[in-house]
Amino acid sequence: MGGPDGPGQWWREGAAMAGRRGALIVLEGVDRAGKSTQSRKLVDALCAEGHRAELLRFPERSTEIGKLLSSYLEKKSEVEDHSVHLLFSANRWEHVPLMKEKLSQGITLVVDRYAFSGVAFTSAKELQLAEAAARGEFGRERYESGPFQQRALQRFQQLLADPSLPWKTVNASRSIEDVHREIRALSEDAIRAAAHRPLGQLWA
Ligand code: 2DT
Ligand code: MG
Repeated sequence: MGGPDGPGQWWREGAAMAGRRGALIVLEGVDRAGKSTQSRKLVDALCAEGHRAELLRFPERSTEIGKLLSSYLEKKSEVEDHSVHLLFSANRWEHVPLMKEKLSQGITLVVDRYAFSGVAFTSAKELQLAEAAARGEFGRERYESGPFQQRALQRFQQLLADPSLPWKTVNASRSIEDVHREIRALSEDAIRAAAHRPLGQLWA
């Protein structure tokens, strides 16, 4: 018995259906909140506990689109605001097939920034025009100023207020280990909850 690929094919399909999918765990927040440190620690801890977990970050600067974004962020090039917003979005979409594949294989993805950074940073930008001229922050990446980050934080808080989004707020002004413990516990809950729930969409 078996299809064109032989009995192995049936077994793999059976195993995939019986298997648990991975969770999509996104860490969002302003610059220097500790997202990158916490994402790495979370992946290490989940793997040590026997989960399959991998780290992703956006913008993912290694692709062609990512290189355009990196150059823009480093202020080596100028890109029109709407266009750059769409490049950030395209940079996520180009990874979606791979992300879906990994999630369906049971791999949990820990993501350092995702679409919420896209909303928060672009909308924070709309407010900055007058002040931008007065600032002289050379040698730093675009958006890395206190007032800009403050506006991005306000936008994140507005997004958090939407009860249909499953966000958990973590107070990042504690020790790395304390923050890590809380994020790990929340992530374990998320992994359990996701296991038998079909993959949904962010803003469906
Ligand atoms: P990192 O310092 O984390 O590499 O981020 N950004 C990010 C946007 O403006 N839109 C987006 O969609 C994303 C994902 C936030 C570099 C900067 O890129 C901003 C900070
Ligand atoms: Mg940065």
